[in-house]
Amino acid sequence: MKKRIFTPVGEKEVTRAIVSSFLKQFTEYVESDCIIVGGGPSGLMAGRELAKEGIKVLIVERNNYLGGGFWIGGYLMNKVTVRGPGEKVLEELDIPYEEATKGLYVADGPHACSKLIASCCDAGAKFANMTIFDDLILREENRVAGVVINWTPISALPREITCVDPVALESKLVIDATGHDACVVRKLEERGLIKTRGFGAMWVERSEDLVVEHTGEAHPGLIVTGMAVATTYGLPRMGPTFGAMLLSGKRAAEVAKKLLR
Ligand code: 48H
Repeated sequence: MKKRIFTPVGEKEVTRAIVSSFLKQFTEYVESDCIIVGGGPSGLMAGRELAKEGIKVLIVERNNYLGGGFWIGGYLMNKVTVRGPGEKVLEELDIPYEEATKGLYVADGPHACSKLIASCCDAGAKFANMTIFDDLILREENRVAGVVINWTPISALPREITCVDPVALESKLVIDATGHDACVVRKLEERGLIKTRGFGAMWVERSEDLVVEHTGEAHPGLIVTGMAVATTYGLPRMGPTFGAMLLSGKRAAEVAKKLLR
């Protein structure tokens, strides 16, 4: 008989492997230390910093890919910039970069983004892709205690033909890393528990410091990071530069670590 290249394993084994591996992880992550909603640069950075300390982290991402706006940077040109000291994070993640002008650094979006994703995976964070944040779990005194999620494709189906109830995941903390929409904070606003101000006009030199400084617990059990910070507190936007996203993610992780202690 002709020698085969691949092991003789068939379709049923492939299906079984996928289902049982998914089920094992899903069951394990029905309860975690921290759920991060949004797998863009701030969420991935926060996830990496927490997971590498052995904290149980799940990142919920509505797309099939991770990275958010970090892939393509500004104006669909596949280049991302950071202002100093953001280049220190690029070095930490082993991302090649060039100095464009004093204190401004440029890297390739795909290279930067894939290194950040890999580093977050290597640290031990887990992901629920194609999973959309739908609502929060609130406990005594409206403390955030987890998220309600659904499959992303469900939201694309007409309401008249489907009503698929979501499921819930419990966690000690939730981080809103959903970018401009600040979806998690907005759920609290719908219930009159917080007031968001919407991000302001672009002013990079003011914006980045403010975003990092305002990163923190916006409501008991809920930390806000990245562009969602600008939306929550009415801070100016920064345009296609990502240092504040990376440093805000780091700060969110610091705050989370303190609260978890
Ligand atoms: C599940 C969701 C949901 C939901 C959204 O937009 P992002 O890249 O966010 P940040 O804050 O990490 O980075 C912002 C940066 O990319 C950027 O756009 C900048 C710096 N702009 C400046 C400016 O002036 O405009 O990533 C957010 C992620 C995405 O992957 C979304 O798909 C995901 O969150 N997401 N996931 N459920 N309801 N909403």
